Amino acid sequence: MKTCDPAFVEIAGYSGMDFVILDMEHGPAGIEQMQNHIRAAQCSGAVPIVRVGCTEEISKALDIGAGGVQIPQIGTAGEAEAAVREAKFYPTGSRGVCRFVRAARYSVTERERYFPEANETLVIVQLEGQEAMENLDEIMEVPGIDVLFIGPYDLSQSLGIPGQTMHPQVIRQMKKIVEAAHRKGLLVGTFTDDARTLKLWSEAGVQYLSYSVDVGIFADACAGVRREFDAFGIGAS
Ligand code: 3PY
Ligand code: MG
Repeated sequence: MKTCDPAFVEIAGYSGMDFVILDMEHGPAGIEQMQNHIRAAQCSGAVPIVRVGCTEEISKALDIGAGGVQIPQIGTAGEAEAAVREAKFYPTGSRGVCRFVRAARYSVTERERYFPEANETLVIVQLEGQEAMENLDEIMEVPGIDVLFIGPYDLSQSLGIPGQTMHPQVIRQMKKIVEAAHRKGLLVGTFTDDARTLKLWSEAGVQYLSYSVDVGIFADACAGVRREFDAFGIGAS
């Protein structure tokens, strides 16, 4: 989701999406807006995942109630460890401790309950470059990672073919990650922007499947409406 209006997040939830990725890496919404996005996801039944712009945003996103965080551009086991450390309280990590936050219902949740429960939120690391490909085995050994998320766009760029997400070289590397994750019993995810690609990765056993972007879906819908007008000869130039 790149919108700043929580209505679109709600629509995704009411339409039956399991989760929404609230994008702070490429979207314009800031942490203040994220709170309302998270509320909108929760009231419409979708799990709110925040894609952070940097590691420092991890604990902030979790404090405001994200069900998980997605961290871009992880290239080494050290970077993956740092992300887990930032996302988890003791004993797994060293997330800054505060229970006067939305995630702890502003201190209404008992402290004995809050901290163990908070450690159940998801950590999703994005593998999307050649460095990650080289360090794949070590990254997969890092405890506390819930999902390995492949970023096909950045991966394609790292192969010198930016945007060619269906290029055989990109597909080969993505399959390598999917197979390695399966062997290790880890969940794997990716981004798709059409139904054909969604089917491809679903059949390859990718479990955390994201599809397009709010604004992209709206752009597709507008193009569809435009085509319908054309079919009826309305507004033909
Ligand atoms: C990528 O394809 O690089 C992504 O980050 C998708 O979300
Ligand atoms: Mg990316």
